[in-house]
Amino acid sequence: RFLPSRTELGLVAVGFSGGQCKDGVDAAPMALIEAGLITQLTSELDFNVHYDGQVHSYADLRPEHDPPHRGMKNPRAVSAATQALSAQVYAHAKEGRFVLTLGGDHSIAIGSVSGVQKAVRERCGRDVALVWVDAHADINTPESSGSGNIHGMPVAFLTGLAREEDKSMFGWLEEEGKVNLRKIVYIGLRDVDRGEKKILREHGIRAFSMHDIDRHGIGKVMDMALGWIGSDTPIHLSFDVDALDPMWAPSTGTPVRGGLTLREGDFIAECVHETGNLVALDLVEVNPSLEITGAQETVRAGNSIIRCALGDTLL
Ligand code: EXY
Ligand code: MN
Ligand code: MN
Ligand code: MN
Repeated sequence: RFLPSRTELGLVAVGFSGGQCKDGVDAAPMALIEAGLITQLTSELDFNVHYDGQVHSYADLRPEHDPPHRGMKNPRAVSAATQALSAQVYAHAKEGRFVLTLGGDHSIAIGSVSGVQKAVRERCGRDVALVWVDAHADINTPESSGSGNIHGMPVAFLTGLAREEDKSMFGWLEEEGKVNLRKIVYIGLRDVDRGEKKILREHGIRAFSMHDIDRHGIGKVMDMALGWIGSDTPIHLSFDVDALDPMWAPSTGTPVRGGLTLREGDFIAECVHETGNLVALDLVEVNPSLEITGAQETVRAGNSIIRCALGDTLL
């Protein structure tokens, strides 16, 4: 059985924004860290944090010429950045560390999830379950996407629904880094494109929308979501801050009203922590430059979710 270390934590700060079109999301890792994240991890939660002290933008990997391909914007830049991130995350996970990845836009999950999946397979031969907390499904293929923004596509690449042969455009993604469609659970959906709904339906992907949360309450939804995954399965939690209602997290690139309260977001993270099976966490899409007044609140919400996922409890 693969269990993440309760003391050793690998932190990767990713200042990358090429999966979408708004500047500023690359400043999130520094904002989260400046708001006290590492101190909280070390002094309050007793983690030994392995951090190279850098915010990676992977700018040196960005090709000069990166025209759209199959409608995708910045495909080579996103591919190169996520390939490098995948290797960094893999190196931490292989050491048995819990891996915390700070985005950046959500395209970076192509790197973080594949790196964790590969290490978990090597360590215990199991598939990770992917809990995707988001207003959006991020499962567009290049062809179904209306925007061409790759942050709306990571789940399609991670599951193999979208494929590319070209190594410089996600062809580097190997089978051992991919995620089983039956092991994905969405929570918080409320802005899903037509083409994405078709994909979710056709593949029977487990998804809990805001409607489900309104109907059953977040407690029941978490029971169902974690029941679907089953115990004894390593979990990667990919948390997009836009899952929260803009009232709590206004500084994000694609806010959608009618979202989770701050407490519901923290509760999701606490429940996933309680399984004892959480091996990795992404916190993405905080964009401190979008809202002057809301920026600090959004950063605080992000750090709160991270602490809850790592076992910060009141009692
Ligand atoms: N579904 C839309 C698209 O593909 O462009 C919006 C995606 C927003 C993605 C944000 C990160 O979660
Ligand atoms: Mn997302
Ligand atoms: Mn989103
Ligand atoms: Mn939409």
